[in-house]
Amino acid sequence: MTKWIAALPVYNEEQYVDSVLSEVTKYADQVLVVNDGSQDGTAARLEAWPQVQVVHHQQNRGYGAALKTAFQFAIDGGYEVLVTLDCDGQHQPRRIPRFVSACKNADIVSGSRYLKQYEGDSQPPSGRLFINRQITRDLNELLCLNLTDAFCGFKAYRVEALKRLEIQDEGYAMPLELWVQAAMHRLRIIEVPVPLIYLDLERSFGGSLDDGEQRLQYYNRCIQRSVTYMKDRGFSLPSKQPASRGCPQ
Ligand SMILES: Nc1nc2c(ncn2[C@@H]2O[C@H](COP(=O)(O)OP(=O)(O)O)[C@@H](O)[C@H]2O)c(=O)[nH]1
Ligand SMILES: [Mg+2]
Repeated sequence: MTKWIAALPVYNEEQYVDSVLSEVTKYADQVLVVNDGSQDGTAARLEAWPQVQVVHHQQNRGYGAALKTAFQFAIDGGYEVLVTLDCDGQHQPRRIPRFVSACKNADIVSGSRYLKQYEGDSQPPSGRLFINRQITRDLNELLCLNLTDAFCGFKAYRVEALKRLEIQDEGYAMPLELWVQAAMHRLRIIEVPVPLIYLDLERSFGGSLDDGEQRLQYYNRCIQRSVTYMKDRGFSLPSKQPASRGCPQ
């Protein structure tokens, strides 16, 4: 029996936390919420969920920081598999078992909103779609990956593989650093399709990241810094096969 836990990074989600947890607790016996310094009523609502383990960040530290806390919690807790999903209604908890079982054959199982079209899929904000496509293409080129969605927060990880990662970025670029380190550690990566759900098109990244150009530059800086960080530690980029046969299949 695999020992696994589902973890949710949460920042100001008083609107969604109860409905999401009532679903998650149907599919996961072990649940962790990382409350990333919420300033709304999220913390008070979490008190109504005694069966859910909660770690509070005193200050808001960022999406990446919340996931790093979840990674360490899974490692310290001796879990074999960690599932992560967002707490804003964009991820369907009933798909959690699918991620856990897919983790039998992979180190990282990543949801993709662009692998399969589902009835009722939302239309993603054009700026986000453009940047997702651009960065996903660049990562596949750089790392010899076959990703279709580089940014989906719905993932499962084999905790043994997580122990090899040294994530630095505490913000929204964290998933990109993860792909660089995963590829340079030659981790086994698979994608599973998930619906594309946007409930709140007004949601912002906050500050300068709401500007697409600035967000793209932040993402590219993070990717370059991560490659340099790994090369300095003796890791190499997956090499393309000679005679432009592209990446090893
Ligand atoms: N916006 C934001 N979300 C955070 C932060 N820390 C944790 N989260 C949580 O991370 C998840 C993803 O955030 P979200 O803004 O929806 O990202 P997006 O769906 O990629 O735009 C949600 O469950 C948030 O509550 C943070 O500092 N800012
Ligand atoms: Mg979201």
